[in-house]
Amino acid sequence: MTSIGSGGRATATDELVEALRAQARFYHDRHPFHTRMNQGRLSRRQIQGWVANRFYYQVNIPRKDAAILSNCPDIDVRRRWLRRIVDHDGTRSGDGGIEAWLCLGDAVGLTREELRDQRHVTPGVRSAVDDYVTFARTRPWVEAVASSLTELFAPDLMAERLAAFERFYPWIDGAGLAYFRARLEQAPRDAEHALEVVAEHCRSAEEQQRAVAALTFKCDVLWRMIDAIDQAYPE
Ligand code: AHQ
Repeated sequence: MTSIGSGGRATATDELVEALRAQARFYHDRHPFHTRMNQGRLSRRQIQGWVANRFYYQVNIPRKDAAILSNCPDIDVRRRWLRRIVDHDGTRSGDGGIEAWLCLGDAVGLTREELRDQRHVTPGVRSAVDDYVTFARTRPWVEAVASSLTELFAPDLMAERLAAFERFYPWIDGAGLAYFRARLEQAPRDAEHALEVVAEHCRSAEEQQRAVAALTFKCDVLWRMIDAIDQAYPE
């Protein structure tokens, strides 16, 4: 990857964005569990296991984003990054993405208590999610921003998943899918901001390589999670 100067800033940024987008080949949309989900081949128990385990990821996202805020010295970045926390926590009881995920739990037949008490969370999901939060707490804040860029690849998966749930899983009340509908708008907005921040702050070849490595790490986190769910809820 060329650093700034040889070929100019535009070229270096284009190459960085290209290298980041190339990580799509490692994204968890290609995992067999997601493929089976989107083909309507999952059982009720497998859907329930996935919802219960993903809840642990969802409740940790605001903590991950708060870790980035605590490490970030740039007020303009913090002002926009705050929105992510509000998207998940809401501003009052009954509001936000975590509440919407609890509604998804209701819709697939899980109690709010069994989601909140984490009884279904597998060790593999827990360790992958905890590694992601630790990454955000301990790595330079721009690398943690770069790790969120899996969201560049999320909208297509959300749209495919929504269509699959509506078509193949009629037993799931449509109200439970509100979370994914919200992500269709939030994910592109968040990814656009994160891409701007990474392009602005990763100028040297070494910084750009570390940003790509952060995104590769996050693809591994998501892959570890869905692997663990697939193993805990086999066909
Ligand atoms: O529901 C998801 C979510 O809130 C986030 C936040 C973001 C981040 O900061 O890392 N990533 C992310 C993702 C969510 N859903 C995943 C899915 O497949 O439903 C995708 C995941 C991502 O692409 O990182």
